[in-house]
This record gives sequence, structure tokens and C-alpha cells, in this order.
Amino acid sequence: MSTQIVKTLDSVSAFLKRSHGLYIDGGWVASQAAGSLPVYDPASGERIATTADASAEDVDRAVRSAHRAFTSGVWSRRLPAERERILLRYADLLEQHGEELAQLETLEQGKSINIARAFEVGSTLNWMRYTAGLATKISGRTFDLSIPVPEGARYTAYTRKEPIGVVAGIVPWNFPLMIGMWKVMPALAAGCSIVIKPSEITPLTLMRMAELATDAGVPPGVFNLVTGSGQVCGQALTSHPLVSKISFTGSTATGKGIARSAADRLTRISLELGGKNPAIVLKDADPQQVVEGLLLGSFLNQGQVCAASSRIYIEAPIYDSLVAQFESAVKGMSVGQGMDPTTQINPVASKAQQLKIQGFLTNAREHNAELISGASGPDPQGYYIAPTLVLNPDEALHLTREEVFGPVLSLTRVADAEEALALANDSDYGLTASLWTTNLAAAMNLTPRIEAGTVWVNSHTLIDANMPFGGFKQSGTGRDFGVDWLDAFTETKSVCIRH
Ligand code: TXE
Repeated sequence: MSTQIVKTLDSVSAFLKRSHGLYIDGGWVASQAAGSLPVYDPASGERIATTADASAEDVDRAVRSAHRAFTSGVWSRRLPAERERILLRYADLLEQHGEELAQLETLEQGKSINIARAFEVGSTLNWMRYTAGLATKISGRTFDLSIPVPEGARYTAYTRKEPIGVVAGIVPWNFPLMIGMWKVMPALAAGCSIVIKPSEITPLTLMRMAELATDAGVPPGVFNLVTGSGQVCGQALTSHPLVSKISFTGSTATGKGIARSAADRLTRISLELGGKNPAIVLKDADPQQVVEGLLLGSFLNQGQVCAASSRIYIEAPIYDSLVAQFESAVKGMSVGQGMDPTTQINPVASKAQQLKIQGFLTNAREHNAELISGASGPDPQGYYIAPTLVLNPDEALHLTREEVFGPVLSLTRVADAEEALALANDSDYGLTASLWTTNLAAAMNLTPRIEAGTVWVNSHTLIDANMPFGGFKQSGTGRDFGVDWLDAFTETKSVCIRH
């Protein structure tokens, strides 16, 4: 065994061995359901933990607890500065337990320990502190009104932003800790209570974060967590009548189903769904910047990133030379387990995801697509996919239009920027895109014509707490991050005063 492999902390081993329940009212409780769900290490396929498989009754208990906490005012009517201070303390606790949480994430999700430390822990800290600060910035506006009756009366109105109530947070498995905190933090900063459901594939880090919330001073019931399947636990949570808002990140198909059921009660929803994100490379682009930036943008977290670049359109004069550089980079990538910090490509998160990606590649081979692959994984039981380039895929290939969510990147030769733009926009998705050029006029002309919620120029996938993020078209509704983030977790109340 390589000496490079990070030694698992005793606290991580102890956490994995625990008998896990549901986090309700500030502590662990047993599920009323008999079943359980395994958690596997994607590097070996071995079971590393067992979690509860919550029933609809369990979910009802969690939502009622959150609702009681909300209506009691113990959090929702607390001074904003007190909420801010507790949430900042919560971030400090993540920092103190950073290595433990990074290791748990690598073990349940498969990603590199470097990425777990830098993103799941490091970036999440930035988001947590940014969002904690929003608790003290919630504000409305004042208005003079022109209502003419009764004669002589005057009216002044103002708006209040009030916490929306109980939030249901549904979290996927690609960045479980970070995306989980993208739901917990704005909900708590706004004064809401939350019931969060991690993915059944990767529940562990959020379970630990539930305990740390209590340690930070978040009152019992304000942050409840249920583990279970999407079909039972997720469905019961998103359709619960006491849930006022659903914040969902996941597949477009599941998101549409949740939107349909939310329509019955007009439950507020934010949906952050999939992407099939294009990159347009013009002939004047800096080749080194392109290759480095798009390797990161495409292969980070094995391509399991909703914002990942997955189809690259390159102007003909530089196509061959860029393909050669991508090929040599992909063939040189080291593949191995996430706990080995020297590896660049790690297993994907689940057997199901591995099979799904393999299906896309089989379909491409059946259509005689030109594929270039790097090394495969060391352990046949692990969920490895070799990093792969697909050259000039045609419409017959499923991967041309569908989200692969794996280390698979297509490179297509185009005649000019207009052809690239037409192909880039020819998608049901519209989450992110990037444009690579040193020509300022071209950048300014093209960015408004790209149909995507985020457009990067000369970078891709780099997000920030202060920059709104969300999708055009079927990539979702609503925006996360930025100074207006809490709007989605509040209702606006107009107060009209006659005087
Ligand atoms: O997602 P699901 P899956 C894409 C990616 C991936 C594909 C399938 O292409 O290959 O989706 O992944 C919960 N009511 N993304 O099947 O089903 C589920 O338990 C309520 C992109 O894992 O959307 C989990 O917690 N909840 C994405 C969460 O939804 C339900 C990240 C996501 O699972 C539910 C992940 C239901 N009926 C996958 N059914 C991104 N945007 O980053 C499932 N869930």
C-alpha cells in the first residue's frame, strides 16, 4: 500500500462505527422504520457505515419539530446579531473539525482529500461566514403612498422581510457538505427552521454538521436531519403541508417532479438542476490558460459538478494543437483513491453513477466515436472511470446532449464563433458556460448572447459566495448566493400605516 495514503483519524473511524439515527429536536433519535441504508466507500465498494431509512412518520416528526421551533420564535424572533454570532461560531466549529469532515467526505463520496479539504471545508467556511453576515443585513423599503381616501388621510408603507417558515433542504451527493450548507445557512440566517435530507449515498458529513449546529448554539428543532431514500423520505418531506419552502439540488427529472407536487400547495421552490455546460474557445485564446482552466473545469470531482464544462467548441485553427495538449494531459493523469493526495482522478460517487457513465461510453463506442482515455482505476471493486475525451461527437450519441456527470469531455471543431455560439445554445440546459479569448470586443459581444446563468471569460467552474448562481432554461429556477440570497427564504410583507 502506498505510504501517501492519509491515515484515518480515530474520530472518523468512531463516527463511522456508530449506530446512526435521525437528528430531531437537538439530538439523535431512532427511526421508527425497520430498514437501514448502507454507505459505501467508492474506492473499494466496501460498506463503511449504516444509516437510518426514514419513513414518512419519521419525516412528519422532524417537520413538526421544526415547525414548533419556528412558531415558538426561539430562533425566528431572535436578535439578528445573535443569529449571526451563533452561525459564525458554527463556521468556527467546522474549521476546528475540518480534517475530520474532509476525511468523512472522501470516504463516503470518493473525492480527493485535497478537494475535500479545499472545497468541502475551505470554501464552505467562506460561504458560512458570508451567509452568517446576511442575518444582520435583512432589510425592506419605505414608501409614501398616494391613496386619496378618506380626505386628509396620509399613508406611509414599508416592507418587512420575514422568515418563510420551515424549509425542506434536499441535497445531492456530489458536494454533500458544501451544498448542504448552501441550504442550511441561508435558511438559518433568515430565521427559518430547516429539515435537511442528505443524499442516501453521502449522508455522513451533514449528520456530523447537525451535531455541530447544536454545539454552536442553534436551538433544538431549528435544524433537523432525516436520512432516507428519495422516494419515501424525500417525497414525504417535500410534500409535507407544514413545509413552506423547498430548496432542492439534484437531477432535472427529480426537480421537475418536486415542482409538480409543490404546485398543489404553491410551496415556494428553488431548483438547482443539471447542466450540459459549453466552453467556446476562440482562435486568439491563450492555449495554456485554456488547457489548465478546462481540465479543472471538466475533471474537478470527476466531472460530478453541475457547473462543469462538458462540451468544448474550438475554432478550427487551434483545434488540433489543443486536442494534442488535452490528450497528453488526460493520458498523464494519475488515477486512484481519494485518500491518496497524489492522485488526480478518483472514483465516482456510486456504483449507479459508474454504470450510468459507462453506459454513455458504450453508446459512444457503438457509434464509432473517437475516444481517448487515460488510466483506469487500481481496484476493480472501486467505482473508477478513466478520464476520457470524445472527439467531435455527433447527435447520435447520448452524451452529446445529456448530462454525463463524469470525467468525460467532448471536443468539437467549429468554423467560427457563430457556429460555436449556435451549438452552445442548442441545449435544454442553461446553467453555466465559458468563453476563452484575448479579444475584449469578442468577449463583450458574445457573453450577452450565451444562454446560461453564469458565463466565465477565461475561467470555468469558479464560484463565489458573492456571485449569484443558478440556471436558465431547464437548469433550474431561482438564484443562490449574493446579497439577495435570503430573499428566497423570506416573504415580503407590506405594512401600510394611516396617520
Ligand atoms: O439525483 P436525484 P441522482 C444529476 C447527475 C446524476 C443524475 C442522477 O446527472 O447522474 O442527476 O443522480 C433526492 N422527492 N445530478 O439520481 O434523484 C435524493 O434522495 C424528494 C446533478 O442521485 O435528483 C437526493 O437526496 N427528493 C446534481 C437528491 O434528491 C428526492 C447533483 C438528488 O437525487 C426524490 C446530483 C423525490 N421524489 C445529481 N427523489 C446537480 N445539480 O449538481 C430523489 N430525491
